[in-house]
Amino acid sequence: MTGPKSRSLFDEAQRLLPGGVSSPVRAFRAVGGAPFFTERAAGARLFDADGNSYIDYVGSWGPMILGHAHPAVVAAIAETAARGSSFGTPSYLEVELARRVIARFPSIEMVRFVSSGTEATMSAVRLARGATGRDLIVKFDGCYHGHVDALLVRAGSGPATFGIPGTPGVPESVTRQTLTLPFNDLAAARDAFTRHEGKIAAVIVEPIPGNMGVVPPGAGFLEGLREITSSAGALLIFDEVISGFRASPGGAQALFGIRPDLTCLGKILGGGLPVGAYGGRRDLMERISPLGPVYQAGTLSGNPLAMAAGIATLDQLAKPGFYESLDRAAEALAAGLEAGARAEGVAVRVNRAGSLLTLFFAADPVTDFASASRSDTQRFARYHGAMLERGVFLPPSQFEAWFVSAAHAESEIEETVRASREALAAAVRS
Ligand code: KE4
Repeated sequence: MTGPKSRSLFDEAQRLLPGGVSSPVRAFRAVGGAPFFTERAAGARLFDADGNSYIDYVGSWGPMILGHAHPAVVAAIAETAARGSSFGTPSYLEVELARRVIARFPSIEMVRFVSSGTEATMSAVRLARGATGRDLIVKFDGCYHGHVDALLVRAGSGPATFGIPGTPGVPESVTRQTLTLPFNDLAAARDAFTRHEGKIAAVIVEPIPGNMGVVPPGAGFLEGLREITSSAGALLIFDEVISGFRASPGGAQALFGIRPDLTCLGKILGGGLPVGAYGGRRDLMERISPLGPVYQAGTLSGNPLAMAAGIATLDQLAKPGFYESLDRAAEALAAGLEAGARAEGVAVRVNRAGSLLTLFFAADPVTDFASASRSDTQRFARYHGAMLERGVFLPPSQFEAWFVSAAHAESEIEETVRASREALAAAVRS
């Protein structure tokens, strides 16, 4: 139950902002109740307007891999801000961050900074269409790539049929250019390329989906997409807005040894400030304005504060042992959650990929959006509320990833595991 200050803030916010929030998922619609209003954050915790603190597994939906208010990031932002917040001209900071991105992602020979993951995927799709002269785009059920018209598409009546608008405001004429296929279904991808030979510009995929909950790619799936797109003259776009700098220093593509044609980045890249990026093969990126004819622009693209926060963040991630320690913490959390569910006799599936994980209220394996959708979302809603009461903040939807940060020490993991078993017993088992 949120405290009185959060409740009064939410009352006012609902009069001023649609749903009282700046992004829909924050409104707790999928789990019920009202969101708390955060006053400050530090390390693994959020502190709300009523003085409550929560161990945070949302991490601003991915960016806060170091934990909140990391001293190096705070200092970088403060020092840069003292020299100005936006120049409207190139600055050395863009070169510094670009250098770090390209060093980590061999598939990225050139990169363009934007201000959100949505801008990154929107621009990558435009570039793919411009470079290939083709219009069709393939995406996968359950993968989310930001609120791009062409990608706000629900699966049509069957695999390899054209998508239908996922929201009012997106014209049929746009979604008719997008095919939505089941994730991890390589046969459906082959079939789509056969049916629409020579017409598909690109496949865009989250190499490790986090937006249906975490669903790791099946063996050979990503490799298969690489082979199919290469032989069909289509581009492979990896949307690594979540997995970039998270799954490994070089994202999922480094983990799986796959070289996409274009990559979209965001979240961690900005260390909590608004940043996105897209990049890839030089021959493709040289088609981007002002060098080439494919137009894309942004007033605050390459913003110095955001660049400085990103540089400071990536430099911390480069420290020896960072990822090993992060993955150990996530492994301990996953094991503890599973053990607690077993002890309480509650059927759950915990999918984990490195420091990303999701606890599904499902008895069977979750390998795509259809199986994820069979999860018991009512049980998840009760569990979410019971965890919040015990000082643990989970993403307010069954279909989101939990993010472990370097600030989640053993004590936080143990506290979470304890709270989870209690929450299952108190609010779910019945
Ligand atoms: P933004 O435009 O929200 O910065 O990024 C869009 C985006 C693109 N690609 C992937 C794989 C993403 O996960 C996202 C955004 N993720 C959601 C959470 N699932 C952001 C949270 C929100 O929408 O408020």
